[in-house]
Amino acid sequence: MTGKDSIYAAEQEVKDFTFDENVVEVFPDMIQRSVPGYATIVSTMGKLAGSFAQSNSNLYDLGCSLGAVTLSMRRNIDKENCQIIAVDNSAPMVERCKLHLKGFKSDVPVDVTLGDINDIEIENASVVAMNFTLQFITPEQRYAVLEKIYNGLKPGGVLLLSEKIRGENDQKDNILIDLHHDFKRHNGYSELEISQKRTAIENVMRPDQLSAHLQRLDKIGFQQTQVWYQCFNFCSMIAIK
Ligand code: GEK
Repeated sequence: MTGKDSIYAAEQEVKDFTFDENVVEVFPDMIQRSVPGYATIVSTMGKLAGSFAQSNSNLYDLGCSLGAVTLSMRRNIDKENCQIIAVDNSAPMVERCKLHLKGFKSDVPVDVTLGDINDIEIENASVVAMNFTLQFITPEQRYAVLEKIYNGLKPGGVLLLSEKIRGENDQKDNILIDLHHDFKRHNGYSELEISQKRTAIENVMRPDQLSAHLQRLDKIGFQQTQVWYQCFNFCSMIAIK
């Protein structure tokens, strides 16, 4: 069972955020109350995966956490001989993800792997999903990770990329941050929780500007990139090889 996120409810000496047992325990509540449109994003990623999945190919869910996107993709795949490879580098997440997936039946095989996105191979892929994961890869490694994904995609294959983004200048960024904090307040987070979480995450998650994402995907060689969702500083894109 998972519970309510109260990790930063009490005043504390804030350490860098990690995806440990405590976070795993409350993760569904945390992400739902922190990311505007999370349920819509996950279900749409499933639909897109269903449209772009190719027979005899792999679909990847990188930074799978508890497998929400894996489940959503699996529900929509109707092509033959597809398998999903779900990867996360948090051992407690992977353990809980495996348990969670066991609760649902499907003919599409899923391989849940403990691993670092920087080290894994991507091959014979028709769909690669990164739902709020690239932001946790160090900025210096992002190009290489995306280039590896591009090289592992089949022609016509897609990257489904959701990210928290930074506004294009400080003034625009502050507008987005204020709106996001309002969203969190509305979902029951206190000022203390919002501010302590912000401190915990700031060294761990360094968002790029949307323009930087689009330029990088273009430079790597993706033929088409379309933003299909944005609410405040949360954005989802599809990039087609
Ligand atoms: C969802 N996609 O529910 N290698 C592998 N995994 C990593 C790495 C890495 N280098 N860095 C971070 N992670 C999910 C939500 S959460 C987003 C994704 C968030 C993993 C990390 O352990 C965590 O499970 C996930 O990426 C990010 O749709 O919490 O904001």
